[in-house]
Amino acid sequence: MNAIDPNLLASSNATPLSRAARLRQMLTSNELEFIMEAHNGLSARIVREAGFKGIWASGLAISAQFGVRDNNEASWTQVVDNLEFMADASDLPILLDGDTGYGNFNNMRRLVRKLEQRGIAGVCIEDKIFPKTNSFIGGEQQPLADVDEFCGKIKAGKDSQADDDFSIVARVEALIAGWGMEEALRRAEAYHEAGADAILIHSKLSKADEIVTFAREWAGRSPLVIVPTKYYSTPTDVFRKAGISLIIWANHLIRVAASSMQAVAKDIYENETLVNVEDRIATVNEIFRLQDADEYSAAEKIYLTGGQAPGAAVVLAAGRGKGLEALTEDKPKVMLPVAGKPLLRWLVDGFKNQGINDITVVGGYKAEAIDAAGITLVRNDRYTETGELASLACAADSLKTDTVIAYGDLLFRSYILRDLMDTEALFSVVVDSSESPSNQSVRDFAWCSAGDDRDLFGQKVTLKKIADEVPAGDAPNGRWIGLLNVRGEGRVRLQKLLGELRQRADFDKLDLPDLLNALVAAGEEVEVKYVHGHWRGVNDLDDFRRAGDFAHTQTPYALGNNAGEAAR
Ligand code: SPV
Ligand code: MG
Repeated sequence: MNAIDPNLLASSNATPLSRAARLRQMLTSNELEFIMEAHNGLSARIVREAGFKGIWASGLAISAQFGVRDNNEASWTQVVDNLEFMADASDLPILLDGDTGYGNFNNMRRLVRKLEQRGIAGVCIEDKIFPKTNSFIGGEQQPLADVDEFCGKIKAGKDSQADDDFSIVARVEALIAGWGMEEALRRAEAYHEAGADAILIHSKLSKADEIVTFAREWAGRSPLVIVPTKYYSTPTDVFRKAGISLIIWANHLIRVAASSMQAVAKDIYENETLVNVEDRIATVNEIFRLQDADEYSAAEKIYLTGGQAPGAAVVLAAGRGKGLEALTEDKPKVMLPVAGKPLLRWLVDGFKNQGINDITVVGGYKAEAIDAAGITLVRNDRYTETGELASLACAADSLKTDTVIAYGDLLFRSYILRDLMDTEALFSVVVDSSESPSNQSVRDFAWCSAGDDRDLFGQKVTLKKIADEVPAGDAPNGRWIGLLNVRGEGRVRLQKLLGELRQRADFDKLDLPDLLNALVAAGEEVEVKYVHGHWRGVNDLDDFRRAGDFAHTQTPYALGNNAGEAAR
């Protein structure tokens, strides 16, 4: 957000000029310069993007955006806190409209120190009495400060600044208050003598005559600053010729914000729809851009996951569920309720608990019944004639990061996913060594480089093959539970292999185990993480019934009725 404009670099050594130095340059240059009102971080950013070289932190606008009056109703520390947001959102020099300095010389000293600490380039103080009123509200009745007292305040401010470039602008209210030109010049001279870096001569007339007269009489003794809010129709060249240094466009962003908000609020209220306004207001993406959301996403990749982009998951959920037809007339298997929530929700919550929020679910049968909250739903429209790999292919092209691929009908204890995600291998799978081929309805038996021997703890075991049939005398080492973790370079290799398999005539018949076998055949190492139970797949009615009991053991104790179950 704070990228430095190359034009602001000091030409000799390419160090950026400080904000204070840039404001001082604007005051002392021979050019007529302009600063624009801002009243919060967003408007400060907008001022910078419009091309302005500096910001007027207007007292009127800042109090207005807080919804209070320009009578020092917002405390000075609230103003300073607001300035911090503005300085963070824009690297432009900010000149604070410091009203009367919020008190006497002592308050002024503290103000200057606090402003410098927050990178504010200068402050303008006006010769009125605290608490002040905006000059355009009965200006002629407003008492002016004692000249000597005000000069003391200027001196105190100048003596407190740590950076020589910090500017103090003294604002002369004598014309507004109806004290006349002589008094205005007398005061300006006194403030100049007291050390003010510039004089702001204020006027509430609709013609610039008194400003031009003042400038002529002042004759360049110090930089002059003006606020042409009331004499706005005067051509800017008149000010240029009069030798003005800096013009403040003092309140136009708060005013346009107010009129736009009024119009849009009224329209939405009266018509009870957003349809009239949507195309006429900033998009949500534009707001994100102004907030620099992209920078956050980039930083997240560096800091939030130890250098890794946050992981993703693909869940295969296209099936109706064999043996579950009676329950799945109007929904896919993954939407069957288990202990109070759909099967898929258990899985999605499990992923989210491990920090995986980018979850793609591939639906097919009754995909419209899938609760898409917090997930990306894609469809395999050919689900009746295809297998799991065709479903995976619907999501595989968009994989951008480490990804866990899962069957949609899984329940598991959270450590299983956590440990799988902790593996460094490009490919890793979870195999349950407690599953034996005696159960006829199960599939996905796994043969591995070694069995689940506790003595092997810490040694790498790899997958040799997965099959549904178990040949006599060749006992498998367990059963693949339906979780595959793909990391780093593995993602690209998986996408490539999937592309090759797609060319096969029987691609539509292939399932996830065929992919695993193809990976092994292609020489990839698929690491095995053994578990001993602690998961459930839902393949038939029996599984479905048992899934409820299992899920209860995952339910937080606080959820009432299930507490007894969970404790068992
Ligand atoms: C402000 O912007 O708050 C000013 C300028 O003080 S004016 O409102 O014109 O007095
Ligand atoms: Mg003001």
